[in-house]
Amino acid sequence: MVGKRKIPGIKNYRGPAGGWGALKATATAVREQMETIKPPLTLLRTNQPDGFDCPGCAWPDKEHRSTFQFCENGAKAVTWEATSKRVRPDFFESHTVTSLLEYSDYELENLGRLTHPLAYDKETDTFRAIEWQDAFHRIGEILRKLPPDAVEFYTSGRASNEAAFLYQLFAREYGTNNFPDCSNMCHEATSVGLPRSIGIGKGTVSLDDFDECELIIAIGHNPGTNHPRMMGTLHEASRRKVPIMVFNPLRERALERFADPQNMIEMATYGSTRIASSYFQVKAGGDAAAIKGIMKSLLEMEESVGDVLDHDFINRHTVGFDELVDDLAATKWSDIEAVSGIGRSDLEMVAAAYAKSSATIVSYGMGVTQHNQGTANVRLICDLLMLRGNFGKPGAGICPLRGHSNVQGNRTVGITERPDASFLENLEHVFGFEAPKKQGHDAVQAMQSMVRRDSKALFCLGGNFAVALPDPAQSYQAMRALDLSVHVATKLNRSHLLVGKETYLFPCLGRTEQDIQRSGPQSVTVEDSMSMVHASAGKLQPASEHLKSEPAIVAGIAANALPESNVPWNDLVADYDNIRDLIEKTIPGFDDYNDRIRVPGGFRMPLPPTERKWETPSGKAEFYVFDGLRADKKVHGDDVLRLVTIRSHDQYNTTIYAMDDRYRGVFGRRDVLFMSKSDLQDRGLQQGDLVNIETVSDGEALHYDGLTAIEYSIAPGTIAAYYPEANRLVPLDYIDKDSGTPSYKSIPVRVRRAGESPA
Ligand SMILES: Nc1nc2c(c(=O)[nH]1)N[C@H]1C(S)=C(S)[C@@H](COP(=O)(O)OP(=O)(O)OC[C@H]3O[C@@H](n4cnc5c(=O)[nH]c(N)nc54)[C@H](O)[C@@H]3O)O[C@H]1N2
Ligand SMILES: Nc1nc2c(c(=O)[nH]1)N[C@H]1C(S)=C(S)[C@@H](COP(=O)(O)OP(=O)(O)OC[C@H]3O[C@@H](n4cnc5c(=O)[nH]c(N)nc54)[C@H](O)[C@@H]3O)O[C@H]1N2
Ligand SMILES: [Mo]
Repeated sequence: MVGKRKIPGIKNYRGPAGGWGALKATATAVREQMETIKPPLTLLRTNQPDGFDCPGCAWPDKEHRSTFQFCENGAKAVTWEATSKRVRPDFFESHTVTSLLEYSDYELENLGRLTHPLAYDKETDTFRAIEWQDAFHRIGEILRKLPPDAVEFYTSGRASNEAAFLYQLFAREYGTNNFPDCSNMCHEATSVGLPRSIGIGKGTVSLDDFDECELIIAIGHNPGTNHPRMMGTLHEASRRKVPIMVFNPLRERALERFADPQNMIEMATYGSTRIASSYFQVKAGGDAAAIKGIMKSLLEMEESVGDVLDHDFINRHTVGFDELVDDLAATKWSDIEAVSGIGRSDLEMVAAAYAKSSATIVSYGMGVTQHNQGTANVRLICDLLMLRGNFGKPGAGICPLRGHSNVQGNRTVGITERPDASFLENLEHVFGFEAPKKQGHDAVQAMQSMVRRDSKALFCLGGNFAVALPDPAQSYQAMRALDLSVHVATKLNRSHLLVGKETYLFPCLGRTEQDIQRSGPQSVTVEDSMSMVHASAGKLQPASEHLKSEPAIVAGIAANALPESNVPWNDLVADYDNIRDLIEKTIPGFDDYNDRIRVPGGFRMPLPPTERKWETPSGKAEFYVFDGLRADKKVHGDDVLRLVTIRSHDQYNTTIYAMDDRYRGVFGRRDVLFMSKSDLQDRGLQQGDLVNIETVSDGEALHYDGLTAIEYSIAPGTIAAYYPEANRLVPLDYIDKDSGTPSYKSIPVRVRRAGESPA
């Protein structure tokens, strides 16, 4: 799929995704990270009834009952955590933080698991081992002097329900709703858009629905890399002859052809299965136009042939239909085609397939949400589904592909900067303190407040905050200006090294490891993309005897920061059942929590839309009107391209496992820019040329120089580069106004041959 001119590390990848290549890559991951005897056992316990939940992604398992579900990237996530490499205090003593900043992201994490609590020492510019209690005490002292709203409590979505609940309890008793979290950079458009349309910010389908659906429309996600276990589901659907219609500017191999490593025959014969029945290379940010086109065509079919819309559903369950019809009538096909980059006849074909299907699922990911109109995109998907009553019936619904393995659970248990009144009331009722009512900061706002120097302290329960956010030029400086930063982590990353006046780095247990507290071995709970809550218990020996669990670290700090607290922090941690009892008391849907997670497979959180109940202001599902196709007014000029930032196959967000991106034909490097043939030609470029990129914005100049252009099958007008390197091109304030999500996938840029000066 890449162009012909030979350049180092760039090859055409001709095979299907999955297959033997995936098995080989797994073996390599195991060999590089683990002692030979451990891996099969560890991997076998992934997503098993008595095992741990895969830290890779949030795709569910068939009730956690299946035998070992093979997943290459799940295996990488597990081996990366269960690695036998360690980074100990003697290493930190002999390496200054300044020198460590020269390491690549890959090299930093590849040092291995953190083993001791560490504190930054300014004198020597090194991290030094410290006693847990001394660190907790000192952090408590600093926090007591700060105004609560000057402290940011960041969460990355790997934290368990138990850890996340304690964390929000601590921060709220302390006095703030400042909960920036990874979800703010990810599915916030889902969390904001879905409640407005259908009354809850979660997907409505289950795995069973995939068994019964008649059509899948997959928009803006790359499951071969990011949700590999979904490939098994898509593979099955395709073999059932279910059409799978893909909208994606890039040709992603796994969405074209996949060989299922579970399928003996396919493996033995080097066979594979076609996944997408049709593939539409939509322009970046063109999905709103495409969806409007499909809906417009549907209405035209209703006029001409009739019996296309589900009038009963529309009449009984929705509001706003007439306004939608008026808007679609006023939307011109020429605009739809220009903005989406897809022809009318193609969109009509999708509409025809949709009209034929009596149960449709739309799945979507970051290609939909990380746009300045992300929330609108999500709501338009709901509109499309509502037109044919695809909520609350078997085989149908909306399927956001969540990011981190427990990002959805974190939200459920209170990690949100915008808590609703009833949640705060319950919290006050159960715990007897006055909860803060003022809305807190999301991720971008937290960083903006740090940039202004209004926020003085940052907690990070996991993650790599400064590297995941846009515009490192601003965010790195802001990190360094903090009075206090505290990181809870398994491995070293760049955010930890952006030290403030005082910085603490706490090593925690990972999912794969045994967690033993006063009452014995503990399990934690997580909620997957399909609202299933189940237990997860690690089995491995902890990476070091000095590790603490995330709940224990949070409780330890809370007990020191809040000496007057009525919450029995340490007793809660002695037995996680105690934490779950409090979650049950505070949050609806967790009845008999401790009993129900002891049943294999766990239980499903309430999802009113599946019963056609709508917790919206009108009590109905609400159609949304996207007023015209707002081409971004800020951007002018024919030479402006849209940059999307994407994940490679060997990466987990800011964690780089290795330097290959096998399915896209990139090996041993990440410094490439994917461009269409026509965009290359327009600039007199060819594959292999060095280029510079510059963001088109009114603000400070942002640029990224010295990338190698690759000719790739990508929608003209759209180009792609890897995250997080390309974050230097994303302005911090270039966000979706409704949800605050950074527009990581629609950055207006100009591309020039390196050395050429701006026109
Ligand atoms: N192995 C692995 N697994 C992961 C992760 C990881 O980094 N590695 N990350 C986890 C997290 S936190 C998340 S959020 C998910 C992310 O999972 P995905 O949502 O799959 O994430 P991305 O790779 O960012 O981008 C997805 C796709 O969107 C397409 N795209 C870009 N712009 C547009 C657009 O405007 N329209 C359309 N239709 N498509 C577009 C890209 O070409 C790409 O194929 O995966 C989770 N799982
Ligand atoms: N340009 C661009 N930027 C993006 C995106 C994009 O598509 N393009 N995607 C965005 C998205 S979707 C997301 S979710 C964010 C991700 O943002 P984050 O969630 O902040 O980043 P991660 O890279 O997932 O965090 C990795 C770190 O987590 C720590 N860690 C791993 N496991 C554990 C654990 O079990 N416990 C604890 N405490 N720590 C652990 C390790 O120290 C590791 O270094 O990035 C966002 N940024
Ligand atoms: Mo994410």
